[in-house]
Amino acid sequence: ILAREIVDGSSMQRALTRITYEIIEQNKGVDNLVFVGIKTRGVYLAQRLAKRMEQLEGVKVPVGSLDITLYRDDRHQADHTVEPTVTSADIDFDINDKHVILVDDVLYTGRTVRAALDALMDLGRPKRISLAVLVDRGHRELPIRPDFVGKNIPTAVNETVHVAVEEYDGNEGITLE
Ligand code: 3GP
Ligand code: 5GP
Ligand code: MG
Repeated sequence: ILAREIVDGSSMQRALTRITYEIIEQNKGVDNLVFVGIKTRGVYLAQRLAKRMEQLEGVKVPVGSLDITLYRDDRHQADHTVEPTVTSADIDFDINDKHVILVDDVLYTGRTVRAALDALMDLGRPKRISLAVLVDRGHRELPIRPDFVGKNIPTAVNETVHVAVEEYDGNEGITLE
């Protein structure tokens, strides 16, 4: 199987920095913002955005996480009879009236995000929920679109996008396999 690097570590960093600026601009500052990352790598990306935001604005934006298990090994198959479900939430702050930025590494069918939205609604009543993803690989099966995108990477259904983050993978970059 061939894997080719499509985005290197520094381009990935720049994309995250750009998204941080876009969020601040769209939100007209950092008031009421909170991040919720989708495990695993979405959480590290959310922490990155929060860190960059603190450097830029001097404000610590809280970061929580959702653990969403997926339809096992049939990930790329059309069998979505088993929907992704939220197995745990680690959000130790109030999301009522907040602007929640949901963060994931790759957006594909949109079913994981839908499950995340359900979980957030159960936790409170956010003023607004936005979606930030590092990679949009297409193939949506639900009317879900990202508000902030690092890279649009058109893919075939049988391809896999690998996102590596330093904190978890020991290296950084996006490859297509
Ligand atoms: P992540 O938890 O950091 O997102 O699902 C476990 C890992 O498998 C994911 O890591 C993701 O990187 C990788 N992966 C690659 N392709 C897929 C896919 O189509 N679906 C899911 N759920 N994960 C995928
Ligand atoms: P969904 O199909 O629900 O949009 O995506 C399911 C989950 O799998 C999400 O957390 C998403 O980040 C991840 N995912 C889907 N396709 C890929 C992929 O090609 N690469 C990686 N790294 N993650 C993927
Ligand atoms: Mg993911």
